[in-house]
Amino acid sequence: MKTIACFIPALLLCINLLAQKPFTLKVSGVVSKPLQLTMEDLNAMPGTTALLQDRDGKSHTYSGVPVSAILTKAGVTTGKALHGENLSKYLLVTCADGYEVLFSLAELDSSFTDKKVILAYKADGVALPPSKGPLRLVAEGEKRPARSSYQVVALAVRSGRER
Ligand SMILES: Nc1nc2c(c(=O)[nH]1)N[C@H]1C(S)=C(S)[C@@H](COP(=O)(O)O)O[C@H]1N2
Ligand SMILES: [Mo]
Repeated sequence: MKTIACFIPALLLCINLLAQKPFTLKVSGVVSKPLQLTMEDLNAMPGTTALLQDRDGKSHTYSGVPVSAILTKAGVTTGKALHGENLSKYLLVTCADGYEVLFSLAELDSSFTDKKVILAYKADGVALPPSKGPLRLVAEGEKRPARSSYQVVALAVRSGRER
């Protein structure tokens, strides 16, 4: 009887672990190729770094992938194709806690700016803790880290045109 009493919770734990889907980042909206990227997908992309000062003014080096590279993978207009009505498109970043921030596409494009905006999976060489990760957006050079959203779960491209 005792064995069964131990066995059942262990079995339930196994079922629960198997049912947990691995983390994916959803990329959707006005994109030609909607994506569900796993951490392996992101790790396989060329990496880069960006600096971010925390609330206490301490600088940290984040590693990850440029947001623009993810948008390119999703078929979003970048570079020379980013003109005309595409300039009224924006990226809405959604986090696990419901926090949302937005960037215009031009703000993320290396043909418009040298500013680094990356989706980071490591800070100072260490994987982000669950409270901040697995992915944190890092917008380098901003005076406040308020747009550097943590626990990012989705990126959606939308049109700001009202007509
Ligand atoms: N998901 C999420 N990201 C967020 C926030 C939040 O409430 N939720 N707060 C922002 C604000 S206002 C600040 S100042 C920074 C704080 O980052 P730090 O803890 O690395 O200093 O996180 C930003 N990212
Ligand atoms: Mo803040």
